[in-house]
Order: sequence, then structure tokens, then C-alpha cells
Amino acid sequence: MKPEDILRHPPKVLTSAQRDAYFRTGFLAVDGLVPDAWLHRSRELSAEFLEASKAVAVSNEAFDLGPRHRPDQPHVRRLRALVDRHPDFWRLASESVLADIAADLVGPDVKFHSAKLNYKWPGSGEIVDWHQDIPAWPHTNYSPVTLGFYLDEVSPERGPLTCIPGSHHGPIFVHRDDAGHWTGSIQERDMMTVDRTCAVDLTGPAGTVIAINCRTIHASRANLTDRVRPVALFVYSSADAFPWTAAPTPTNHTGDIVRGRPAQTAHLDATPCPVPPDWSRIGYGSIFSVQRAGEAS
Ligand SMILES: O=C(O)CCC(=O)C(=O)O
Repeated sequence: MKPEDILRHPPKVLTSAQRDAYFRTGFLAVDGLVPDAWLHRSRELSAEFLEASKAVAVSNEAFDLGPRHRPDQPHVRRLRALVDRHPDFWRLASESVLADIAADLVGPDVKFHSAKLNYKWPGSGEIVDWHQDIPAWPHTNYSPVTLGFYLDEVSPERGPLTCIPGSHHGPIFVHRDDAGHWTGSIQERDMMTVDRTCAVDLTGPAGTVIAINCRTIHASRANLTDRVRPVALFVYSSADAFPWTAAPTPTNHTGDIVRGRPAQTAHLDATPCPVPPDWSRIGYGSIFSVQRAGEAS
């Protein structure tokens, strides 16, 4: 669906100003939208999974583990395919206010794509370099949005995501090095064409909802505090957007319609998108492992 068609439908949750800001800048941060009960439940489940990770030594379908992971000191970078980890995470994705917010941003017919819970442990090890999401999972149009919320307060020092306003209207960059290896990040020479000084940090109290369009150039900063920063992220699209490559981290619910009806016609946007590696063949670790290794893992 095109933004002008989406905006013709009355919003369910967001104000008109918030919706307009999303389509103008390519991102949004709004606090006070996630009910306390969901915030509490998400924190509870996060704590349970961190505890369970102590019994796991190497990354698997659930946990992307960092290099410092030890049984007495978990270093989980990502809880993968989140909606498959616990039924409450799927209820959160499909039944909560998140799906209504998604409808405000992608139109009344909403398709679920994927979800994860990213941690950022103290230090600079999990800085995420500048990237766009869509080159990892191309769709027939650019409605997909990464929508989620911070489980805890995120200040500028606690590893916030940071976005370049208006970059969703600009080029879609190749996320590979000169040898053609997938890096998950935009090359420095391409970033030289982008004004990084206008980047906006998405900060806010626990429960702050963040939304980032799939073409928006974003990154995330170092965590300079001594506390971990968890963010739950869910990807939704218009029902008329269809992925044209295998998903990097498919879930049991990828492709499910969570609001409205399935599309009878695909919306095809003419803007070209670079082709990612075939994830069904080589597998995908996480943006952390890929950006650190400089290769697909
Ligand atoms: O967790 C973060 O701080 C960044 C996440 C991100 O940009 C991504 O997973 O694409």
C-alpha cells in the first residue's frame, strides 16, 4: 500500500501528527502506548530466557550468543524468532496494541513477518553499524516497518537506535563489501553521501514504542551504562507486500495476517532493491554476528 492510501484510513492508536511524522521522517518514537501488563510480561519472559540461556553453550535457533557468554554470566545478543519462543510473544505481536499501531503505519490489512528481542550489553561490542532493513528481506513494496518497544528506559547513553530523517526516500544501498560478501551494513563511501549529523536518537522511558521504515538508514549506539538494554522488535507489512526471497529468520507465523484480510493483488513498487544472499541455503546468524564477522554466518 502507498502512504497516501494508508493515510486515507482513520488511525486506531496514533495521532495524525505521529503518523505524518512517520511518513515524513521514516521513523517514530512514542511513549505511553504499551499497557503495563504487556511491559511486565515481556520483562518477565526476558528474564526467564536469560536464565535459560545459562544452560546453553553455543548459539542455536533461540539464542544468538555473544563471545563473552558463560553459564554464570549470560551474554545473549538476541532471542531469535521471538514469537516461536513463547505463546505470549505471539499474543503480543498479534493481539496487542502493537498490531493496531502497525495498521496505522501499513494500512488496515497487516501481515506479520518476523520478531526478535535484541539485548545490548554494556560496552561498545554491540554497536550496530548504519544499515537499512529491507536489503536483508526484500518485499514487493516498501511498506514493511520494524516496530517494537524498549523493555527499560533508554537514555542517549544506553545504546539507543538512531535514525537519519528522510533517508527512506533516498537510495537503497548494497549491504556488501567490494568482494560481494554480505556485511549487513552500508559501505563507508555510501555513508559519505548521507548527512549523519542530523541523526535522531530514539530514546524514552520503558515501553517507548519505536517504528522504523524498512528503507530508513539507522544504527544503534554503544551502551555506556552498566545495565543491559533490551528492545523487542516486530516486523509487519501491508498484506499486499510479498517477500521475494527467503526470510533470514522465518517463524511459524511468518506471513500470518494479524489485522484485516489477505491481499488479492500484490502491490509492486518499481524501485529496485539489491538481492541478499539466499538465507535458506547459507543460514543467518544475526546482524551482530554478520557485522562483526564481515560475512554471512
Ligand atoms: O538492537 C539494536 O540496537 C539494533 C537493531 C537493529 O537495527 C536491527 O536488528 O536491525
